[in-house]
Amino acid sequence: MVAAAQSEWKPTACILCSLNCGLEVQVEGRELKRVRGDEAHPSSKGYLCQKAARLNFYQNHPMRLSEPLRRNDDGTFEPIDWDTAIQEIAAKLVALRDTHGGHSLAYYGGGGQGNHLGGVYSSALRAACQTSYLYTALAQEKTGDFWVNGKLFGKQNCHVTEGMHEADYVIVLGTNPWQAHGVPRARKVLKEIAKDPKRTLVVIDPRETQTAALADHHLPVKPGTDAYLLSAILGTMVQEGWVDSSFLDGRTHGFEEVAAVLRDVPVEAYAQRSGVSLEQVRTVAKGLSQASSACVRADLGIQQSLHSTLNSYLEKLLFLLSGNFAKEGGNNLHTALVPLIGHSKEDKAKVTQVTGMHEISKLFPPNILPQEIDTEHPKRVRGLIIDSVNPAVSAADTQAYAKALKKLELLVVVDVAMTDTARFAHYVLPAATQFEKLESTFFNLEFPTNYYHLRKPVLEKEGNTLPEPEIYSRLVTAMGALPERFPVLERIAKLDRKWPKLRLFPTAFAAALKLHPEWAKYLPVVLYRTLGRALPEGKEAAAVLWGAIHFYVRKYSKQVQRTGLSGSGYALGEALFSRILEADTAVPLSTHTYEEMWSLMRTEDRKAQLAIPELLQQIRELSSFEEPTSEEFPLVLAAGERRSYNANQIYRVPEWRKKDQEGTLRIHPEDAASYGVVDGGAVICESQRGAISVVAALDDGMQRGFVSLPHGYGFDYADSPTSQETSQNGPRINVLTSSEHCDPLTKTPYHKYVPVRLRAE
Ligand SMILES: Nc1nc2c(c(=O)[nH]1)N[C@H]1C(S)=C(S)[C@@H](COP(=O)(O)OP(=O)(O)OC[C@H]3O[C@@H](n4cnc5c(=O)[nH]c(N)nc54)[C@H](O)[C@@H]3O)O[C@H]1N2
Ligand SMILES: Nc1nc2c(c(=O)[nH]1)N[C@H]1C(S)=C(S)[C@@H](COP(=O)(O)OP(=O)(O)OC[C@H]3O[C@@H](n4cnc5c(=O)[nH]c(N)nc54)[C@H](O)[C@@H]3O)O[C@H]1N2
Ligand code: SF4
Ligand SMILES: [Mo]
Repeated sequence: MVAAAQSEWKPTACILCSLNCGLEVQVEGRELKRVRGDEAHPSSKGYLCQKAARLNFYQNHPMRLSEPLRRNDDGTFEPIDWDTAIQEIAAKLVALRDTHGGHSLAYYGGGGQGNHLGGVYSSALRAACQTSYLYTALAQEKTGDFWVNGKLFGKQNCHVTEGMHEADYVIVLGTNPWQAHGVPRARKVLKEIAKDPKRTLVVIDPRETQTAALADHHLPVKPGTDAYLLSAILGTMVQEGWVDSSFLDGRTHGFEEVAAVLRDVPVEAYAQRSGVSLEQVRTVAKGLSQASSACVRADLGIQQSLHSTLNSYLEKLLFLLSGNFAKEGGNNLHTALVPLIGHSKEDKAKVTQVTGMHEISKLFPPNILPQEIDTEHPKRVRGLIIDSVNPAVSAADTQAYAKALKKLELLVVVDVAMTDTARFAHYVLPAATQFEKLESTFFNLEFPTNYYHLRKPVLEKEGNTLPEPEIYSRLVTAMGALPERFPVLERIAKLDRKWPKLRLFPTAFAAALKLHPEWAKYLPVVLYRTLGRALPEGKEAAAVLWGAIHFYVRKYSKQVQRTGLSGSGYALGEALFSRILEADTAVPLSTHTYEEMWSLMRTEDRKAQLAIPELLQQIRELSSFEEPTSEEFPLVLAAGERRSYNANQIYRVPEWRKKDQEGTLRIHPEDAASYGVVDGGAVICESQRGAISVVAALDDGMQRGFVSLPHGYGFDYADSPTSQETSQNGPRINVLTSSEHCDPLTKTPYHKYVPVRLRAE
């Protein structure tokens, strides 16, 4: 017998959070037997957290889909072949589009934490459906941030990264990187900062998290009051003159308008309202302004809470007013090989037919989707394609989603597993897992060097599954948008791979598009069906990257050359394409200087536009705002904490968790006592929207009046994809959340601020 330890280590990546750490796995049969960090990965450098070791629970479990399914009228599913599935779905999409218009169709998803390659191909499907309705998980957390970026930096896709690894002063705001990561090698970096007496870690969080425990200053903000706290810090900076005037004069506009508002902030009263001492406010204001380099890392604690969009603005003013932008250890813009988001011009933004919601960064918020479906409005959404998301559990307002999904005339779910959402589907299409196909993430958010990892499959495809690029290409073709084959282009692509110097393919491709301008909308599929067929077996889906890479190289040739590639123009693009295609692990895309960061700005004069009148007005109005708790619902629930053993909806079976099977409700011991709740005891947690039964865990790191439940629980599991008997895996928290309790501009749900009451069971 061959000893297991001798089997080969294959490079891949973790798919559980946006970091996509480089991995090496040992495969035995169809099992991911051993997992270790890939030391050669330039960004994660061998780092792993405890979740990645369990990836076999994603790859192999009883809910894994292996063939297309069609739902019968009685709710059971029957297997069908791919041709039938594709033909029937395509016919129904065309019928809905032609009868009711493209706005009757919507698309939700297109990539979770690690699988964005297939999502690019879905743009061709949306084009064939004639819909611009792209709903994504990003639009239930980050569109406030993107909208603010658009105002400050000129485009909503000017995204900011943080130099936590180099900064002397780090502000961690409404996030717990110890668990949630969000920055490479988070735990290691946090420990390094904590250990170094010359570096300072500030954590703003109502709870004493593992990150807060490492902090030099933990500011225990009251839930939902960050806008007061941040205004107080910024107010102090302006009132004391602790701002970087030369940066503000040289690199920004509008400081005077911002300062005029911040000068009026009643610092002491706002500090008090946020539960943070005036002394701490002043310490941070001064520390930030005096630090040689500082950055802010923020996430859901401010983005999914009261004043969400305003919080994102105030957060960015911290690094802008202190001049910590475009420098090492500061916050910086970064490049993107394939941008996950776009820019929606305000005057030209698409709006939905029923609720009139406008797109931000070309995305629509999942929060409004049930209303767009569950209505008699003639222009409602009637057909929905869902890929790599599980909104029946993960979106706000589970009840509204269930009702809306049932009303759809066509629901198609593309997933690797039978999900809660897929149970509502008319068709369930089984995708190959991220270890069975060419895949990549577009969460490439680093500066000054940005990296990209094209992962090669480490396992054969399961059963009758297909990768998404193939699924979308077949659907688009079956809808009649494109011919089946492109024989001439395909042949030229093959010749081109043999003699790349002749540049046959780009010339022929450009000519074909001139002849068939209607193909431009379906570019990913055309590339896949032509260049894709000329690429090595298993790498067909990289075809779409070829275009993206040439585009990238045209914009950043100097910075691409800096990563050690020679040549220029087309040859440089081909060199980068080959590097990506051949590499086992992540490779550098480009290296900027800090001064060159300004070239990534999209304002006309490349200066930051500090004044956002709508949000300055909101700062003025803060004093008259009332937090929405009441005697009836006196506690604030953070619905969706990241813990050691949750990972979005990606692991479906409970066995993957080594602890916290119940997904307990954290509560301060004194609050527990006052509700008659004991450690390990059952409790009913009730909001205005719904109630669930949970298990309490006493935790004196919680503030009084604040309770917390985990994200990534509450889905159904069973012993086969089609089994009707299911069990539920922990608290289904979105039974408690309401889609109306949200940011007015972006519709981002206030998940971290859900008023609830408790009752011991
Ligand atoms: N283990 C694990 N890691 C994950 C994920 C996962 O499911 N599991 N999911 C990934 C995804 S999709 C995302 S978006 C990120 C999210 O990453 P995070 O945003 O870090 O995750 P959360 O735990 O939801 O919230 C962060 C913190 O906000 C705090 N908080 C709550 N209310 C407030 C408030 O009013 N003000 C402030 N300042 N803080 C508040 C909470 O106490 C918590 O510590 O995590 C990613 N990483
Ligand atoms: N109350 C509350 N709700 C929340 C949050 C919260 O904090 N509180 N957090 C929110 C946040 S920030 C996020 S990002 C969302 C996340 O929740 P969702 O948007 O639902 O996304 P994931 O949980 O990442 O869903 C991943 C899905 O993709 C499938 N999948 C995995 N690999 C593949 C593949 O290769 N192909 C295909 N087609 N499918 C695949 C998995 O089986 C799973 O069904 O949840 C949100 N919901
Ligand atoms: S930090 Fe994220 S990507 Fe890295 S191992 Fe943990 S879950 Fe996976
Ligand atoms: Mo997220």
